[in-house]
Amino acid sequence: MLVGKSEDKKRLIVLIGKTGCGKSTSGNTILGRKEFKSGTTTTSVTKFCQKAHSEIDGRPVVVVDTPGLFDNSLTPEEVNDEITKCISLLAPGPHVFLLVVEIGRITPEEKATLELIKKIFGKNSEKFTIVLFTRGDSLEHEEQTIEDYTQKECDDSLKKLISDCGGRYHVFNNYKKQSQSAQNKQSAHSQVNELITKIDNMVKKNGGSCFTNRILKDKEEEMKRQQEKLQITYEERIQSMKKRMEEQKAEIDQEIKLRDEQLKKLQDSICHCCNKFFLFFILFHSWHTFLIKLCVTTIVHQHHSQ
Ligand SMILES: Nc1nc2c(ncn2[C@@H]2O[C@H](COP(=O)(O)OP(=O)(O)O)[C@@H](O)[C@H]2O)c(=O)[nH]1
Ligand SMILES: [Mg+2]
Repeated sequence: MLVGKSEDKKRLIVLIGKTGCGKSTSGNTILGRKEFKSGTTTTSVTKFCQKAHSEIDGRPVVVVDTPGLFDNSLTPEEVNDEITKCISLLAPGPHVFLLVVEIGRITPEEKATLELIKKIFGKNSEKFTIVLFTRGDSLEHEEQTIEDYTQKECDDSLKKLISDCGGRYHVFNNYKKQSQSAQNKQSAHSQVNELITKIDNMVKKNGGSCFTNRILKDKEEEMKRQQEKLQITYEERIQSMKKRMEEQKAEIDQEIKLRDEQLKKLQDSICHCCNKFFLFFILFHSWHTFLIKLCVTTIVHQHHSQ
């Protein structure tokens, strides 16, 4: 059993294989729920990489389902886009590539898949690969074990594929979980637990780390660079906004100062006018009083002289 932090116990699993081999259904078996679309119709065919999280007996697992990257279900551009997306979903690196193969239906393309995985993900990727057979129910029907199948039944190219993957393989009966019987539910759970144990043993053999190669590292670094670039752009924008706001504030302050000065001038001129008017009024009043007095004196004088 693995001990340590939850991050150490976490398993990042990628499903790779041709369209219709059972990747999405196997992903759902691992997750313990129907997350990825599966089926035989064209509408159910996965066109994009998808990521989903779950827990197996309290352990976090992340599953990445991929479309048929190595068959003709996608255009070369779509394959390119999806591989780029897949790599970004896998950061910092998967613990295992599950090379999904249907029991009894190995095709020449599938034989070349491991080579393609190596070409895309790098030389060491086969050290992180487990062959996952689907349609284990057909073996049960034939009362055959997976060991019988891999040692006696399958052809040399499949034997070579398994040996290139360090002899690691596992079988899923993805239809087990659909049955309601308690015994089937238990054995559906145990086939997932057995796979996790095989993954753990492989991880241990690989020095306890996940798969990281130049491509994944380059992608990670590129994403980091983009993030830094974005941060710099945002900081620059914030700084220029701050500067613009400060300039606007200075303009407003200047405007207020100007208005204050104008107001003061207006008040001064009003006061000045008032003073003038008051002086004029006093002069006028004094002059007016003087004239009246003069008139009265003149009239009184005339009256006395008569
Ligand atoms: N009998 C049987 N059918 C399976 C098993 N796993 C998947 N299938 C079927 O295979 C078909 C294709 O599966 P799917 O997961 O969509 O394949 P993908 O294209 O690789 O994602 C579906 O009809 C599944 O129900 C299995 O273990 N047993
Ligand atoms: Mg699919």
